[in-house]
Amino acid sequence: MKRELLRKYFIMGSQNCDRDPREILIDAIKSGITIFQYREKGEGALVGEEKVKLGHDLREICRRHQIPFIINDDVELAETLNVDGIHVGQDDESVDLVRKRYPDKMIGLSISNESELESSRLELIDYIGAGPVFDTGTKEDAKKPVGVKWIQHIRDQYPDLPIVGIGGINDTNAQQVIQAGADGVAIISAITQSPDIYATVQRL
Ligand code: TZP
Ligand code: MG
Repeated sequence: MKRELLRKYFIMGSQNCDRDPREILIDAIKSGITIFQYREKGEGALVGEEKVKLGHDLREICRRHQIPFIINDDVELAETLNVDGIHVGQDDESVDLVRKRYPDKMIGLSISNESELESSRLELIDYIGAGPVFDTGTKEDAKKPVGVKWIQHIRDQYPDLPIVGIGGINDTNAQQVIQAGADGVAIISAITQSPDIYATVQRL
């Protein structure tokens, strides 16, 4: 994948939004995000038909604005929505199976520690999601923050692998993540909760 695509990686689901997620996505796109992940997950998340319907709408918005659309975890919905990519965690569908099923889609994998790094099939994925870099209140079961050292460590070992940092990133600490070697920053609350999405994304 083109590493620049990871630069401003916006993630959300309806559970992260205090107003219509469609409006928030459009605001974020007009403000300069480079890629979007639909992550409908956690307390209050939509399920079933409602999840599909919102996914469909967000997918269409991304298509209209030529922003790549990534789905979190859901390999079935990946097919239904004809997504550009799939992001999986260590406890989700294995990257081997996802790659077999979708030879041409972008695949991202979350990696939080050395043992995950060593056991992961990096040759099958397009990018690593590394974190949580900082404390985050957004993911209920988030692991301990790994700091920008973790980004630096992966970058030292894999100079060519696209890396996006995630977890507690905002417009005041993003620079540290990039300086440590990440190609981009993945952000939920600093965008969904921003009183001025345009200003936030521009500062990023
Ligand atoms: N994975 C690791 S931390 C996290 C995810 C999905 C949540 C990031 O949310 P925020 O609000 O940008 O800290
Ligand atoms: Mg997952």
